[in-house]
Amino acid sequence: MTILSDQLHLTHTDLEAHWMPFTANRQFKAAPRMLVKAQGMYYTSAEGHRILDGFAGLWCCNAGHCAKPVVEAIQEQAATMDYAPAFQMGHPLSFELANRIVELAPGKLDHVFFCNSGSEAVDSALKIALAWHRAQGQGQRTRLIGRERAYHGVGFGGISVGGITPNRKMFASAMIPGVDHLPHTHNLEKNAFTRGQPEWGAHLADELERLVTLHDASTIAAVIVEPMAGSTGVLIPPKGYLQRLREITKKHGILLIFDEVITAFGRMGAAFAADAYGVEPDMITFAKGITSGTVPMGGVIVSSDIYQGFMAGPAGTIELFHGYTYSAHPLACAAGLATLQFYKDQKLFERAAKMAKVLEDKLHSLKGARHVIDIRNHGLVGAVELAPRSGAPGARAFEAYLKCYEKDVLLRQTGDIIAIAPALIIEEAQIDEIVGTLRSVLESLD
Ligand code: PXG
Repeated sequence: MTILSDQLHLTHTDLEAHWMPFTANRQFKAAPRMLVKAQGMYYTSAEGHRILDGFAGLWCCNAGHCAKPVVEAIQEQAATMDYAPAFQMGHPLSFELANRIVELAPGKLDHVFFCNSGSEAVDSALKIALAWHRAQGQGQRTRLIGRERAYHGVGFGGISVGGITPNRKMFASAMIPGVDHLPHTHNLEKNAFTRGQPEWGAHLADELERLVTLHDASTIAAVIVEPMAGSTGVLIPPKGYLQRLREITKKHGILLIFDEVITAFGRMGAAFAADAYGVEPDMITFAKGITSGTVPMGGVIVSSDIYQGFMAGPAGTIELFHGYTYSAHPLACAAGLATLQFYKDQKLFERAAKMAKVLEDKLHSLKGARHVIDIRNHGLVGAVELAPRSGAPGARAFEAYLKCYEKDVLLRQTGDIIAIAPALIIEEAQIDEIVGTLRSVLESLD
């Protein structure tokens, strides 16, 4: 039996054991959407449909699916050395990959700590921030500042600095203490249908001054933001906003962390959003695009000041009591090295910058289409916001998502927003197909 027919014969009972993440399990298991193959810009569904992937998996397969050099590197590494102990032992690929990442990273960001996901990257960065201040003799700096409508993964640190109500309320009293939040920057009255960065909103960064006045800078360790907030519906930073956050954090000795789990490795038409927006943070978290989604990997890039801050004391002491069994796993490192080489050989970051303009023009042609109340974009990311159905927030966009899938186009829904973030290899005709499908689906929706 082929894999394809195996999948088709899975019954409702066969689906029961797997508790799926961030999924309506009962709804899904009653009408499953199964993918069984992937190549380039396309998935193949269990029913044999060729599905255009408008979301790079989940913001991660930036090189397109199953890029040959990446697949081969993983296969070769799996047969050469499956695993090497991550603590007190090394293997060459992790050092090589760290060097390649540092070459790409902006300014003083020149050391890499590896982990396995975006959530782990965020928790690692927050812990590094606290430990660094402590090493500086400022152990009272423990407060962390996040932002409303932020997604920083699902660790306790990540949900605490995050700003997504459902992700927080289930675990309310278990949040880490001493966290505050900046306001989000999304404002349809001021910024609807903006192409690229909105003009209005830089002043919202000044809210950080208010929080500093309230808590005192001497209690604050770090501010963490997504330079472009992806998960809660593509919230593009207003012009000057990130610059202002940088100025205020620097003035008060507060570390600035950019969570670039989505934005790193070409998504914004540059290696990092830090480059695209011209702002250098003290740390960058990454995951997803580092291996183009092929093998789980995440990490934190830190400035030399931070790394050197830990390199005091006797050389035989462990400097940071933190790490994972699979930090810098050999398969992930092999995948990461091949992926970065693929991005370079195919000039994919430059390509993303070029195709960003095409996506912008085509996406904004949906202005005036039924239900559309905003269209926004930056880099190879776009969002179409729909008017919510009264009494059923998110229902219209979820239906749009399902109907697009029925028409063989995979996008992503969050709230009343449809998000688009294709692999960096996308062709103009495929952007046309995505936009055309979305247009016809919107016309058909109540
Ligand atoms: N930080 C950011 C900014 C993210 O976007 C994470 C951390 C967590 O990464 P892991 O690897 O632990 O999942 C993310 C993840 C969506 C979507 O549909 C977004 C993410 C994951 C799944 C779906 O927007 N972002």
